Amino acid sequence: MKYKIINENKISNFPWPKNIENPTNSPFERYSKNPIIDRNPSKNITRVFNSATIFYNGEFISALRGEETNGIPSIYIGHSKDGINWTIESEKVTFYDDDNNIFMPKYAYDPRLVKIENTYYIIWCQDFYGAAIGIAKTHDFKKFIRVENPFLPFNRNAVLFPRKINNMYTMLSRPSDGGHTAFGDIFLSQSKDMEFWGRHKHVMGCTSNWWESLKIGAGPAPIETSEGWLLIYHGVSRTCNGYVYSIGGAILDIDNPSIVKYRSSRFLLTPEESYETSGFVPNVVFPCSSLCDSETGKLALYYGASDTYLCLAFSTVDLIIDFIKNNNEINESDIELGKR
Ligand code: BMA
Repeated sequence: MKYKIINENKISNFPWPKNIENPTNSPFERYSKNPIIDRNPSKNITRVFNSATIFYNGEFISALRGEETNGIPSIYIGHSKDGINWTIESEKVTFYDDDNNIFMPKYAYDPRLVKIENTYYIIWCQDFYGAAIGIAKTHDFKKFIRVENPFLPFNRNAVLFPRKINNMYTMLSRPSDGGHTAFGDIFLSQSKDMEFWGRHKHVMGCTSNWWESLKIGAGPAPIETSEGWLLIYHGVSRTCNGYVYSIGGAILDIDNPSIVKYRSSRFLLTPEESYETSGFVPNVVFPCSSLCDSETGKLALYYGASDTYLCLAFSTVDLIIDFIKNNNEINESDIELGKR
């Protein structure tokens, strides 16, 4: 391995491909049996997409975006022995507040799942008089306690770094509007206690490269490497036929992650396969989590396809970082600390 991966675990029981045959124009190889979750995976759930997986106690656990047959998304827990075949719990996650009262969001979508020290956090988008960030913590994936409204509306695409940075919990998010947001940069916020967030900084914005010229938003939890934090994110282009969501990559400074060290001017993955170009919302690839095997550097990316399916693509940290560096194009606002 060319680059060192820090603080990731060995991911066993997973059907890693022997070699990653990265296709032309991408460091990723799609899983040949995509989608891994098809339409109508269980009673009352019509579609599962933009979802997050983690390795926990010898099995894989997912916080799934389950679109119910009433059209409203909620978070469901999925269990899997191999990270590919999933059993979805029949009831959506019940969230509680600090006083042990049930505290349910009206809707919940695009979950990310991050382990920090001994706690697992789900971070998602929910209604707080408009789209806003939800955070809940769990130790056993049975009881989930919500942090009471950590952010004001409107905000989406929040994800936590997997460890404190300079002794502070650190989050990326994307301020937005209440609709289909035709703008958006990635910002960073910090907190001593996970409840009160501040010291907001600008991380990165849209560029003149058309695939990410409308808005961007963080994807999986950043991965700590010898080059910096590897951030996989989504970038959106506005076409005459609607938005197109692609996947981008950047490397952020380890101690000051509001500074971008490298950023790929070219997408890492864009909608191409039929399950990505056709579905409930065509032309969407939307990454929410990755598994990274510290021993081999192999990486599995879980992404939603066309707001309809859950899919997988494989790569290695070396391939992704080299792709980003070889196509590096950073602008002035990338290299600023982002504090004004
Ligand atoms: C975004 C989010 C995502 C969705 C995407 C494409 O605004 O709502 O959940 O995948 O739009 O429809």
